[in-house]
Amino acid sequence: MNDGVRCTWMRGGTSKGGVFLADDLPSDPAERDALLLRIMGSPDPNQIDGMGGADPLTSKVALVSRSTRAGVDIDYLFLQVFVDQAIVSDHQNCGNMLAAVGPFAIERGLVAATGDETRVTIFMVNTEQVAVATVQTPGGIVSYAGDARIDGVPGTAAPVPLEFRDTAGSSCGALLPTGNAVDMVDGVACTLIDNGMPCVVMKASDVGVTGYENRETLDADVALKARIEAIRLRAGPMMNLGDVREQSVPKMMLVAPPRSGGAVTVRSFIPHRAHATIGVLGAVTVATACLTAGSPAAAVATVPGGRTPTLSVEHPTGELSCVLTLDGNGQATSAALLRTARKLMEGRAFA
Ligand code: NQM
Repeated sequence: MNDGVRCTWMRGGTSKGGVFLADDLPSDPAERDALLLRIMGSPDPNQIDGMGGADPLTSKVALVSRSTRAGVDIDYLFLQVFVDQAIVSDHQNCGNMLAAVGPFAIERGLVAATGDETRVTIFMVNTEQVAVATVQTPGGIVSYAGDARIDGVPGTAAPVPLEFRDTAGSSCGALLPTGNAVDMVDGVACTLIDNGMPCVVMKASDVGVTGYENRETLDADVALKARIEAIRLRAGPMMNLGDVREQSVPKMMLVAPPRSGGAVTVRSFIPHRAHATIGVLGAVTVATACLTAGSPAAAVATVPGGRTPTLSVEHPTGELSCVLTLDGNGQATSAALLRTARKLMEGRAFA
């Protein structure tokens, strides 16, 4: 790999990372992960010798390939490159980087543009589920420019609406892996839930914070982080995830009543750093928890009625609106939300 490996650096939603053709990386996972650690500059809290941005949100990799599955355009494998540990994890999905892979696949010739908009059907390898991204392709060319605005990203860009179907139990095997709306974990009432992202949802007030703190305040709260990590390590096996010490799931979600007209306020830990906004599938999962009768989230949430409610999930720097579609029993069967993406750099990364 002395001559580097071809990649595109992209922002997807409120995340950033390297997008590669899967075929351009070693097929052996150990060799591939060693290469990605070098490219990102991990393990090092500053990632000074690599491309990573010293933050889990900017130390991400998407591997893209043409799909052989019927009705699917591309396969997307997400890899979280840990910042300060030599770990590359495929145990979680990322709905933010997902927004980048559709445009990438069209630009790299894996998917043909179909007019002014191109729907790209994506198999998310991590959770074996399908999402559809709609990419702006005026005149058959990907456009990143537009008027869509998402909180956590300055300015505007072309919209990339995402649709998810049947995400329940993506990694845990069931929406509520313990079968309960509430479990007491380390003395705290939690909902252990997975609608696309394994999450532990609890009231912020039950762990001694308001839920309205900013990211910096939460990240500086060593006692809070230790408390949350103790809950996480206990919750992992209860969620069928096993020992989660070296995994980036479950995500820890502290909820409080909304303050800006939304459905709920969330501060999320992913899992050791507070999130600047909230993950896409993390937001879908929290929104689903708000609909779960008797749960801590339902107790603080203001949930709109109807069969396709929009739940605005308030986070440290704004909100993320999830449009859920419910079945006759009030269970969420699909989710849709808006992201944007931008191509930042194309070239070769050296290990
Ligand atoms: O939940 C961060 C992010 C994510 C994941 C994380 C994500 C999702 O904001 O789908 O997008 O939870 O580690 O990129």
